[in-house]
Amino acid sequence: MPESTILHGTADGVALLTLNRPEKLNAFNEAMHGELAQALDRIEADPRIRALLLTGAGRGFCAGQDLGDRDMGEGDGPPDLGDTLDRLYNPLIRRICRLERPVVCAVNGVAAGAGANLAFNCDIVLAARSANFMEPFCKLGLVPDAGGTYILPRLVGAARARGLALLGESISAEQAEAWGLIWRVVEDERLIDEATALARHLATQPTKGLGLVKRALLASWSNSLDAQLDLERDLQREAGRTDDYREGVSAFMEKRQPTFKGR
Ligand code: LHQ
Repeated sequence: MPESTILHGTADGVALLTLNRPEKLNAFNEAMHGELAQALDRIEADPRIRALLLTGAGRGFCAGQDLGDRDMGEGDGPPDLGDTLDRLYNPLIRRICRLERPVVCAVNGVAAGAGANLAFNCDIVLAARSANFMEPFCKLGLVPDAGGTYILPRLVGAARARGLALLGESISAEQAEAWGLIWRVVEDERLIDEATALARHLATQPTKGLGLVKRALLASWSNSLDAQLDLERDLQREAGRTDDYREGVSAFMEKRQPTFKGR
């Protein structure tokens, strides 16, 4: 049997997904997309999972699309890359952004192309000090995909987004942190422990509330102030009816640590 392209484990309310094609720097092929989608199905269906941690096996995080894959234009006639996005990348990015559980990304090495944009669409991104990021699409005559043209200008502003997308140069993890592309740089040997601790912490928090926070922040990219204020009202109404809100207030008043159930 071929080795799994996605390793999936669960502990302490955290699902750990590891991209597992290390000999190709975890570049995406059809099989990896399929196994990742199946893993996300299981995570979405399991309320005991209250955070997701995504990382890569070996020395890279993800080198984007596997350029050796048959759909990349090796066959007869030009490939339909739009179809690849429609079927594989766009659903993946939508699912990560809309998953109502926090998604931590531990970028253990190079993140290129769709691999970089997958990371940038996660909620909290830690990167090993030796990791680097690049948007090499322009060197292939392509457009940044996997949400790249959406998230880059929003994270770093127009000037830096243009530089990243039009030059395709590699930037260090430290530069990515300084520009606000990621949350924090971590020493290489500490990366997985720190990312796991962070994901475990998040898995003890008010999961329903964190999901509503994600929803509100995502909507804010395209909402007017009025629409966003209305949305905050609606989501706060929902948040105020959760068990975890009641527990958070009780714990505060009783000067004790809260125990959140994620509901
Ligand atoms: C790879 C890859 C790779 C195959 C490393 N594919 N083998 C595109 C089109 C259609 C629709 C969907 O969306 C997309 C999205 C995209 O993501 S387009 C962008 C695709 N990615 C790239 O252009 C990055 C290509 N990779 C590289 O430039 C380098 O590998 C980087 C800079 C990431 C790392 O360089 P090194 O550390 O020097 O490693 P390496 O190049 O020696 O790679 C190690 C192996 O991994 C090597 O295989 P080999 O058999 O020679 O040891 C590479 O061929 C393989 N590999 N990326 N994307």
